[in-house]
Amino acid sequence: MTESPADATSATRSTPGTAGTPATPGTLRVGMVGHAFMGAAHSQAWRTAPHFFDLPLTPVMQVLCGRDPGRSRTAAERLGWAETETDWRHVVQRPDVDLVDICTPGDTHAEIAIAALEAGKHVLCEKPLANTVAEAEAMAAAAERAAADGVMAMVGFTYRRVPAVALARRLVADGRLGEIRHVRAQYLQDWIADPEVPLSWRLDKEQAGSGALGDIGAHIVDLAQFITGLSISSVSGHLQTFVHKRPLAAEATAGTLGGGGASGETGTVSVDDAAVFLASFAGGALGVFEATRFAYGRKNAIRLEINGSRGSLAFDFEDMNVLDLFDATEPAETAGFRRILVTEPEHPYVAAWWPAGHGLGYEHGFTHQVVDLVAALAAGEQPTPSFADGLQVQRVLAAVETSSHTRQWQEITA
Ligand code: SOE
Repeated sequence: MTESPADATSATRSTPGTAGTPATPGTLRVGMVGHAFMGAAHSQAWRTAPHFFDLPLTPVMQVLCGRDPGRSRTAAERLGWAETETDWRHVVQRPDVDLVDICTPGDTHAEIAIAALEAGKHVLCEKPLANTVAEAEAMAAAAERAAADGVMAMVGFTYRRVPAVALARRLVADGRLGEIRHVRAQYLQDWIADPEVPLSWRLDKEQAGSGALGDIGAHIVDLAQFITGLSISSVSGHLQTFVHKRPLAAEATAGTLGGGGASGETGTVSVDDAAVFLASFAGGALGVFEATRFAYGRKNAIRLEINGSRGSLAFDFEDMNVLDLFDATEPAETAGFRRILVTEPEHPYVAAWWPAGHGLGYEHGFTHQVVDLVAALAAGEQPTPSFADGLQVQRVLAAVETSSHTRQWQEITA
């Protein structure tokens, strides 16, 4: 069903799939599916990017899709979308949509992304790419076919676009750390450390595919490979569920991160609460990874420390405008970790924002994602990370899960 927020008061509505007007040259008309936490973050990025960056295409926030018509209209008004749909199948067929932005739980990524690509729409899909390697392989294959016709797909690992992370990659690529020896990566949250926090979709294997492993472990797998430029070749891991039963969320808050109020009944947690794994990288570097939602006191602590033959770097998202660098070539008398405040105009993305020292936040990674995606589409280039990159991360996640069952090291095979 197609309705614009303005139509909410009227009975009239345009016929699904025929809404909208011919494209204005130089625009990128977006249809977004899902409007919870990620939908809000993506909407902010589509709204803000053209006001701070000179984009070669101007995003048009054409249509927001959600299952509930009333909630979708309210979200569209709040987030800045022109119209609403309640069936994603209409969004992927609309002639006034050029790109489909998928902000839904992982169990819907494959069907929406493949349908959109086959309908000739570019796709931005939230992470992790899919809930299984088989789904991710089908998505990557559909993206490869579509790319031959200039239709592009990207997976949303937004932390790559935090200026300090982009700087870290630049320093490693410039050889400032030399040969990479160690990667220490943690993603620590505590939003379900309280056993009374109700079930939500992120705790249901059917919808989420896995728990901490895929939801937040995917980020540190991507970040470790992005910064070092090295691929993980084998893993040995363990998944653990600490709390097996949780209260069922009251209907109204069932989709939110923490689940909100409880309904009085309980349900089964079917995913991992924490994932820990060792990794071996191509080239011989060693990795130690930890993803948990039970680290009381840590809210969104993405911590990376990388040690090389010429130095080290360290990053903590909870202090996201800082990158610590140790240059081992410095004389011992003055050597030490140097705190780089990554807010200079010379730093990635920063020139578009505020003067030195004012800093950026969580939402800026999403805005930078839109900036890079739009630039790639306008240039007819493959945006990164691609679905193939997302598939590789999915293979690492699946290998960790297999290793947890077999208690053996698991190779990552293409
Ligand atoms: C919940 O763990 C979550 O919202 C993740 O799903 C996001 O990817 C991450 O950016 C913040 O935490």
